[in-house]
Amino acid sequence: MITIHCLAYSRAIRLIWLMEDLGQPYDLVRYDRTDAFRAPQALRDVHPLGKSPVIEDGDLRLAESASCLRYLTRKFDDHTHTPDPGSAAFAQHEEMLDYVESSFAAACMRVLLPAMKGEEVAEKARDTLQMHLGYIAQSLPDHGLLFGDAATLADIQMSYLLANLAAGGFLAETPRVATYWNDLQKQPGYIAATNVAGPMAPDL
Ligand SMILES: N[C@@H](CCC(=O)N[C@@H](CS)C(=O)NCC(=O)O)C(=O)O
Repeated sequence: MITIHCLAYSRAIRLIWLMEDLGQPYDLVRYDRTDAFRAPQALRDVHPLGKSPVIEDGDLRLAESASCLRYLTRKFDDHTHTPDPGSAAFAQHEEMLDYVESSFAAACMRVLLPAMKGEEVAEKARDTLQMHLGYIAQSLPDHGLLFGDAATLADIQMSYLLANLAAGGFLAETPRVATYWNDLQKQPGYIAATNVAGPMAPDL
């Protein structure tokens, strides 16, 4: 049985979304945020980085949500959350899946962290975010999600950051990304995951 260590308002909801889509059972260990909105010490006892998500599968402990998503699709022999292997779309999907945490997340945090503290968001940070949102808009087809109508791993990965940007009002200038975020919220896995874990983003 897979165990998901899930901090409130955290990226762990991505893994819950996937497990709900796959219809696989899992154990959920929940952690509240500290007053400073950080992870509690208990998560550091689970993994040296003290971040969420972490999953356990027997003796294996795995952090990094993209690695966890890939691990779970392989473990359960799922082919419904990735384009056909060998296709150009498969390579593009891999790029998007990695892009979210490797590049996009840092740009999001530069606007979200000050917004959460009620501080002013630097103009440079807003510009960088717009550049990334423009890239995402350009990567989306005219309608639907990144690779069709059903959520792929890249869509699931994207959802958490878009939820937080939407909560902070940062999607207003990129209507295509705002529509994408609306469509993500209609996905059955999103609905199931938020029913289990609560909203992806706190009110800002
Ligand atoms: N790149 C990691 C990021 C993990 C991460 O930063 N998790 C946040 C929650 S979304 C966290 O645990 N923050 C609490 C803290 O740093 O104290 C991933 O994709 O899993």
